[in-house]
Amino acid sequence: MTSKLSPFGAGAAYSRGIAFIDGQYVEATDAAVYDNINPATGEVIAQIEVADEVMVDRAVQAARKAGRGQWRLMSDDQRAEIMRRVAAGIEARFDDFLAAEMRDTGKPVSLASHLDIPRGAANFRVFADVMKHANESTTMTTPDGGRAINYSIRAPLGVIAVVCPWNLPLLLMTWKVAPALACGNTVVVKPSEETPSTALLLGEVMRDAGVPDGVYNVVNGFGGASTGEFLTNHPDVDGVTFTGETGTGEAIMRAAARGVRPVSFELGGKNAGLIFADCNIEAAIETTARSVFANAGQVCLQTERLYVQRPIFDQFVAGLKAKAEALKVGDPWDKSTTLGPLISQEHRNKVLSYYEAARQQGAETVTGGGIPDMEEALAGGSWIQPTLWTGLADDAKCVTEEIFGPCAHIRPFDDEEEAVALANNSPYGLASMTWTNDVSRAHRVASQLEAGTNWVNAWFLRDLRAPFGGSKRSGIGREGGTHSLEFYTELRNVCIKL
Ligand code: NAD
Ligand code: 6OD
Repeated sequence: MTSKLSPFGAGAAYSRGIAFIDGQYVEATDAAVYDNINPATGEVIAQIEVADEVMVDRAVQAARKAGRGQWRLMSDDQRAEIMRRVAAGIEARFDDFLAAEMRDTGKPVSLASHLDIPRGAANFRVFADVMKHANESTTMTTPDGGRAINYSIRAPLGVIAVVCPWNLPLLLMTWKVAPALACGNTVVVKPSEETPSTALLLGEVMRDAGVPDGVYNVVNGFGGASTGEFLTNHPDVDGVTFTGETGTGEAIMRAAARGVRPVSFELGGKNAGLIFADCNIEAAIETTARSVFANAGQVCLQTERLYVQRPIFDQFVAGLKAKAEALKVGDPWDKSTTLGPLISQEHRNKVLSYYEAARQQGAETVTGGGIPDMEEALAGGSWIQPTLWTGLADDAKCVTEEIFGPCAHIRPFDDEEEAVALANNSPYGLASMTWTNDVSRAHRVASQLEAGTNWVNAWFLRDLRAPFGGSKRSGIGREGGTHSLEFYTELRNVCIKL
């Protein structure tokens, strides 16, 4: 049943995705399998084994055992050193990670080589020393005329389930795994069924870096009534960190309620961009094109609602249309390609249903709205046109619901108060983007926006020490730098009577 062999073979190519448990790739004799598809071509890349309840239990028990051992007991410095070796290991196998991520997602090399893979390594470097910044207080108390000393310690939470989405697979998985491990926890990762490869490949890097067996485990499979549910329901999981849709977050929260386990959630968004007439309009158009179309719009921070002050509305719409039409759709390995496919045919059908809803609800399609003609080799991929609309009502589907595609609706506004009210008119609150050259307005507006991250004259500009997370239905908790200690450790008090 157990194989010490890596499924990756030469380079990053592999034909069967199997679990990584207790430091080994583990094959089941009778597992159900599904096809992993390259969304750029529609070709089957590999067959992935679905971990059943027995396999999930095996992974959790391996994590539990490892959590009682060496990993928890070693010094913060020793753990940090191993984490830095993991970062170096990702960089040493950069091309393998790149190929694996690109095959799973179809994303262009121009994006994956600058964002996804470098951030995979950076996450381990940034969090390596996080425990050294945990400065807890010590206090003296004088009860009943005697004296006592109180101090606090941060203990690892235990076994953490890390449930991941498909849009930035390595980046978002390591964003959770790195702080979890730095704090002395052990993890069982459930990658998205669409994108299992980089999480599996990371198992080899962990092993080579000296991460003890059982500290990092990976199980593959689906969500509800499958691997994801088995994992989040498992009574020996001590906490769940999850990135994905708000509805899935609700299901996981119900599972975590059994045993009162803590959760950290990064969920969906319907982010607003506010473009004031006093901004640098060229820069605003340039960055907004990224905020709408990067990763084919499959970024939770993407701005699907754009509000533009009336004097510059027509100029802005024309400028963004030109940017959309200049995007290069095509072979992900071509360095000049700027727009990849959507993750799957199923997701394309969902996004196309929004394109249709926009037409039916009276939108004016500024550009796009359909499927592009592709060369024969890419014809089986889930390609879609970048799309912009104007003219929809504030309660239209495409203005209120998260679409997760390369599209946005643009609406004019007249003054600051109206702009803030429009931006806040959403049950979500993940991120916002404001463009203005008026410093007072920048602070005033940013302080009123109901979102976890508020960029001014920028988008997706990340400092990994900053608190990151969503307001309203976009999440629970904040991670990043020392904020991550709040979830990945438990603060305990020790009181000693002197
Ligand atoms: P998803 O919620 O469909 O799936 C995410 C993961 O949850 C997958 O691994 C899936 O198998 C698993 N899952 C599904 N149902 C489950 C259940 N009942 N129990 C346990 N696990 C279950 O999300 P997705 O489609 O992979 O990703 C896109 C969504 O993620 C979008 O809504 C996007 O906004 C959101 N997202 C948010 C952030 C953020 O930082 N806030 C980042 C990336 C993506
Ligand atoms: O940059 C990050 O740390 C982060 N969590 C980004 C989320 C992107 C969503 O798709």
